[in-house]
Amino acid sequence: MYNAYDEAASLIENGETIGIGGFSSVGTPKAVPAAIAQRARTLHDEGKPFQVGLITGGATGQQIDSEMALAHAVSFRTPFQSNKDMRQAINDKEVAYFDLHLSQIGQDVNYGFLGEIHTAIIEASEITDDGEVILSTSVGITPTLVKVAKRIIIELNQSHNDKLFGMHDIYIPETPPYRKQIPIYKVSDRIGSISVKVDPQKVIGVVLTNERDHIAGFTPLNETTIKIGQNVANFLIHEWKRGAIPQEFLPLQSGVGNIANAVLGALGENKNLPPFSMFTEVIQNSVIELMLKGRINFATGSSLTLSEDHLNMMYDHIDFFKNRILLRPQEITNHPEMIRRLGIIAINTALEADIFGNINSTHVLGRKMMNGIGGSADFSRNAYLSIFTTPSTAKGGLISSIVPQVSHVDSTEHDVRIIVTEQGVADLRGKSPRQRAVSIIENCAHPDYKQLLWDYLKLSEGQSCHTPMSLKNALQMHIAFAETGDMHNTTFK
Ligand code: 0RQ
Repeated sequence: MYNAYDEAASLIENGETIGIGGFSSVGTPKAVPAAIAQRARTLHDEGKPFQVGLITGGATGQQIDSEMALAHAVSFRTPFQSNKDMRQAINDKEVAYFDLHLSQIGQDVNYGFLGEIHTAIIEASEITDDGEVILSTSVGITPTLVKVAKRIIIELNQSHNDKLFGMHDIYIPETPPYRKQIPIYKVSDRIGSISVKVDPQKVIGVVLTNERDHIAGFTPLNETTIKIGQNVANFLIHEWKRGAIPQEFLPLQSGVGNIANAVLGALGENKNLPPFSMFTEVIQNSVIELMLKGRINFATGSSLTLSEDHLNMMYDHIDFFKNRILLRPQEITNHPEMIRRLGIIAINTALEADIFGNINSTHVLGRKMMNGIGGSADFSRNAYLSIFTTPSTAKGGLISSIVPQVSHVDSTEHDVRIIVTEQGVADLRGKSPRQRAVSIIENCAHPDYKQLLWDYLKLSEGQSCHTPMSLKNALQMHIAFAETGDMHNTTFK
């Protein structure tokens, strides 16, 4: 049956670039992208080409990345995804993927670095009497998309009622060279408007929807994530008590995924740490729980990436949360100016770390894309204190997450201050590469892999060099895994 979504999708032409509103899998349009995927399938069946470029704020929901990747409807994708079908299409070289810091995508789009945005498709939770849009559970780069796109399609999602009214703070900095300081001096400062202004001349369709975002529940805490969380908490408490973190504490940023959610949960539960605020990109489940317990007093982010039960929990106490949460564009939540000024303590997750402190957050064995760099390096580069966490092993122990050399670099040794695994904490501040290697192997590597890493360090040390690195052996552990499926089988040459 032909419906309003199909009608909206029929307005999209082959070769267009589409800007999708929303962020981190929530607050994204759902029905129209799914209809575009269906249109692609139909056209492909008729032997006609149909592919579009997809620019988003960050991760999108199942209805976009999955549907469109499975329909072979995407030629280009940026800047972040965390969807298994899109990941597959990228690694199969079907989709050209451009991985970019999330603080930068809005400005790049505004300046036309990525070409024209033909159509912006956004989700609203309300449209005001004077035609302004109240966004839903996220902001992302939506204000920029509606500014630059030639045409706009709005999905008005009625499933949020009026719950989100007043929770957004929409502010986009002036363009260089006229940019002034962003006037946020504490996490809770409100500087913008609650709505997004949209040029009515550009709106080619408004369709009604009534469907929540589908966020999978997080994997429950386990021994490893609890220990990582405790290690981070103990480290921060120690730093706070000795005065290296100010008495009133500093706002935290916490990354995405199971581990980040678990670490934040463990941190928040630790009563030796004072209640804290969050200046982060993604507000995950643990934030809601910790706010209700009085452990987090304010949070600002670009999305409420909450599972259904946690979103309901928030809506049940909406008056409480409205005074404690602000949703901002990612250009603000991830802005280097804000991160430096507020002195953010950034906690992100690595796939692997090397013994010098370089971090790989994105590429399995240097080749296969996982999700993208996201905001991790916006924060790690500019943070007061940048922490990376990772379990010391992956894939049931067959991979050591601590390696001689990362197979891909996302955050460099210059940006990473602290590495934490369930084994312990390596404090890299003020240390030379050799001292860092000793600290990381001693404190963070899994006991099964320690000797291998000591062997590597020893054989790399003979030469006259600042960084003890063996060109011949730097990737031997990865090669052993690629060839035998187990890093234990590494032999150095
Ligand atoms: O694989 O899914 O097949 O089991 O990687 O790992 O342990 O579930 O960890 O969900 O916390 O994600 C870095 C990807 C961690 C995430 C990353 C395999 C492992 C598993 C996922 P399976 P876990 P998490 C700002 C912050 C970049 C963006 C970012 C991420 C899968 O945190 O995308 O930080 N970060 N944004 O088995 C091979 C290794 C591995 C490995 C783990 N060394 N080699 N595979 N895995 N380590 C916010 C935003 O940007 C929105």
